[in-house]
Amino acid sequence: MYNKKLFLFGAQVHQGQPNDGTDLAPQHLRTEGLKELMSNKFQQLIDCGNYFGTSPKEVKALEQFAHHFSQALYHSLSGNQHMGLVIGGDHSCAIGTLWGALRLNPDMKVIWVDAHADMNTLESSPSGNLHGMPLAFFLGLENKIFTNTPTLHPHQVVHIGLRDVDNAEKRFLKELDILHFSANDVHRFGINQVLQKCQKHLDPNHNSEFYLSFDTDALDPSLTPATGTPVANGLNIEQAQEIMNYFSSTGRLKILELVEFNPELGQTQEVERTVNSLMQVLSAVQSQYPASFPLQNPSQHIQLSH
Ligand SMILES: [Mn+2]
Repeated sequence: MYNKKLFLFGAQVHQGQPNDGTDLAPQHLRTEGLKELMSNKFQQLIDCGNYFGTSPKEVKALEQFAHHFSQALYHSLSGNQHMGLVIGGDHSCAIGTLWGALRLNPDMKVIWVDAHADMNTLESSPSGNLHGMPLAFFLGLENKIFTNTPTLHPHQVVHIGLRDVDNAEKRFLKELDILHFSANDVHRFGINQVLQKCQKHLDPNHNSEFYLSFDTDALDPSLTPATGTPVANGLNIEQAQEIMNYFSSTGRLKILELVEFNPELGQTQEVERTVNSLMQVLSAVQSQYPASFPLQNPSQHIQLSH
């Protein structure tokens, strides 16, 4: 069995929403055994450290972060079959992650697992919080800030788990013809049927690469209370595990991102419960190369260290 290497990145972004604390998530999860959990699966885990913007101005800080972070992802992951794991941060870190993903592969397919659609514009957003907008900057909906972003075609993205979508976002989903499934769709039709539809849409020739962005609030708040914008009736652990397993077992999951865990929200027990749920979800990630990967000389790829 030939396992990939995993490159771990902390994306210490909190400027996309009003709560402090999302920037502490990467270190909190490291302390709670994230690296042990993942290094048991992968050939090797390389911790690339934490990334953040230093400007006191929110947009400027996110710009600094996105610029450096997309380059770091590109340099670590280009030209190889290995995988990146990004730990946010609030979801505005995806401005950097998506930028990096599209540098790696302009045809990268994006699976957005979230209670929210995260495609508001500066004008349409009821809150004005940037963590609810990352997709808008790449889909051509918003170009007043974060200019020069690469283009994401609407057919490159699917949403799973939606249940709190603003009116403008409903219109964008319809007008751009983006395939999307609510949490209710998942409960009603079953996660496997949803995943098969996503696969048919994103990966008809079985050769696509994937960037899976998983928002903690996709899960039910009873499982992950320590998050900034919880919404009732979310996904359960098994459904989330099935999503992880499904895309990673293709061998073509290039970047997995986990965002919006905030260890400063809620009581100790609620934070512990959230960590526990997220670790269970991550435990379903598969680390093998794709079946068709040409391993002419396996010793070049495999370190038999353990
Ligand atoms: Mn989100």
